[in-house]
Amino acid sequence: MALQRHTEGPIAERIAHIGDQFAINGEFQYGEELRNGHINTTYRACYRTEDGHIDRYILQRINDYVFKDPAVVMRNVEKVTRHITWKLMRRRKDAAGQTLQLYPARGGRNYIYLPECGGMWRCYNNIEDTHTYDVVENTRQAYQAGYAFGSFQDLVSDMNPCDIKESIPDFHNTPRRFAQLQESAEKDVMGRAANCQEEIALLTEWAPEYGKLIEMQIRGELPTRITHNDTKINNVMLDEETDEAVCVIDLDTVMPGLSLYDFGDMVRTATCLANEDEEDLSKVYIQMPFFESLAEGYLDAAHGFLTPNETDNLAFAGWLITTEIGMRFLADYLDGDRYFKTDKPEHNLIRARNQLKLAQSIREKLPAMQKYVRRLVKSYKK
Ligand code: GN1
Ligand code: MG
Repeated sequence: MALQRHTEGPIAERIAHIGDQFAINGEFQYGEELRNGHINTTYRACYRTEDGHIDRYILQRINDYVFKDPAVVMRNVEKVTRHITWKLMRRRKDAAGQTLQLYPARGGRNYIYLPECGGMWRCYNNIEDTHTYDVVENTRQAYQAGYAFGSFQDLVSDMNPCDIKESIPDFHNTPRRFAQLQESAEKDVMGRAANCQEEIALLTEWAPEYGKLIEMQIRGELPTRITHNDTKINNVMLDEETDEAVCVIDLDTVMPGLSLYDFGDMVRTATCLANEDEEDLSKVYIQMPFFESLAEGYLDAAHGFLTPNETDNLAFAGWLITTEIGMRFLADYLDGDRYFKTDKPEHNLIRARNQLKLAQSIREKLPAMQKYVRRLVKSYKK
């Protein structure tokens, strides 16, 4: 669907005003609102330069309800984008347009606080000639998504983990997320708990398994790495013509974490033909060919650095992270939809049910998934 272009009126004025704070050359032409993501507000702004070129930029407000300290987020993003640019430019001279870059803002930082526009804003380049998908349509795209995030983990693998701060503590701490859900159900501030007893019962039945990965990490059996932490399929930019992965975006949750969380979130969003808003649950289940291609793409990029404990848990992580996002949607439904943007009153409940259905289907397929990954891992050793 084509996006609405705002050339004049209050939205265009707002976008032009925000763009005016950054190192952008040219005359404002129009702005568009990009509605991807549940958290931040994002615009694309288009400018005509003196020599007649059209340049596009991404303007984004950091949600400070979700990110309590946006300056920490920005310091992480600065370090990660510069490190990746440094690495890619040494490989290819023209690499700068193929990865995220921050533009300087008035006042000497890469971001600016604009109280009249709701908070902290930053500006990125628009990665041209690419597109994103909300759901994968074929195994090729699933492979590319896996490859893109595997390559991302590889690109940041030589950064110093102490340089990157936790922007949201316990982001993928599943036992913690479950405790928060229980608290929300107990408080029941909206009087909604009665509507989701079945979901809470299922999540309670599965609870003994939530600590598996975090306990392995504490025992030193899984390495802490710098990871993306939000590896949704629509965070991968693919070449418009070839559908080859160009780069990954949405770096706000890059933090020290487990590689398995990244892979798990890919399983959640790149193996099902329906997205998390789908209400017809008969459409929500894992497609094994997509999982196989995803694992292949990821391992093609990452097999060199992953340990056996990591590859052994790739399938399990798919179930764990899908379940975890399900419980987060449910907790937000109980809390009154304060965290995720919603379009309707039951939106978070719909998403929670959808994710639990997907988690159930992944759970049934775990032995087959595990078997496939083992075979793949073996093939690299030959
Ligand atoms: C949020 O905004 P978006 O869509 O990139 C969330 C992720 C969830 C996702 C569910 C910071 O990401 O953790 O997996 O929604 N991001 C944050 O779709 O909480
Ligand atoms: Mg995100």
